[in-house]
Amino acid sequence: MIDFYIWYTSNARKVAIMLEETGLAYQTHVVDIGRGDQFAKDFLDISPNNKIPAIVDQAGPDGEPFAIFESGAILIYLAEKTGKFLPESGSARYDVMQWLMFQMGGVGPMFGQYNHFHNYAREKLPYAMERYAKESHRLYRVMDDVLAKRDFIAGDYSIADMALWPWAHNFAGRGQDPEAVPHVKAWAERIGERDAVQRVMEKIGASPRSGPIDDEHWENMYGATQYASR
Ligand SMILES: N[C@@H](CCC(=O)N[C@@H](CS)C(=O)NCC(=O)O)C(=O)O
Repeated sequence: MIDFYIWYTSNARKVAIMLEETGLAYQTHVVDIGRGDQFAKDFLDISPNNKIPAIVDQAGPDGEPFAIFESGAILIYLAEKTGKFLPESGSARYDVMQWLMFQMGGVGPMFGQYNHFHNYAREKLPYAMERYAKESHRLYRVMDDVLAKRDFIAGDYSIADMALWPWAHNFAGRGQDPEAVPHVKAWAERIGERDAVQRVMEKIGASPRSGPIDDEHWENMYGATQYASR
């Protein structure tokens, strides 16, 4: 059994897709990051960077419970545990790895900053808003060039697609026109049709709290609570 710690965000959906695709048994624990659950000691013992997603595999590598955080690391761990969605060796393995790192080091942080400065920042900062919009569009174009030649980002459907899809399929949320990146659009539709992906979107595709974040949520994420020493 895998204990899976989530909030209703793209980073959690990456791991949820892998869990659904592989059929591993898991139970979900909701960590309400707007209410400060991520700072509870029990959660920090699992995820010291106070972020979801995280998992505890009750049947870890030595038969012992094993905790791991960072969605990219979790995806690699689950791929190696199941032997699925990551080639075992050779150039195909590094192809998946490079696109997974592209998501973790590029798409995740840049789209995340786009989201922050467009939706959450309490000051409108035109330079930051424009920089992350342009950088997001540039990253979409990089994907579009590759997906013009391949159905999936690293050849076969892999953990790299699972990492990219939850962030990239929501064109409007990133201020992007899908018609400007038609190969990404077709890829997003192709993946969105998968049963596992549809199950994830039914379960954690929408947040129970929508609309502008309230003061408590803002304080936990971007205010004094986030930066308190623990
Ligand atoms: N690089 C991390 C990013 C995780 C992340 O940013 N998680 C957010 C939600 S999507 C979070 O838990 N934030 C809570 C906080 O910063 O206090 C990963 O990919 O797992």
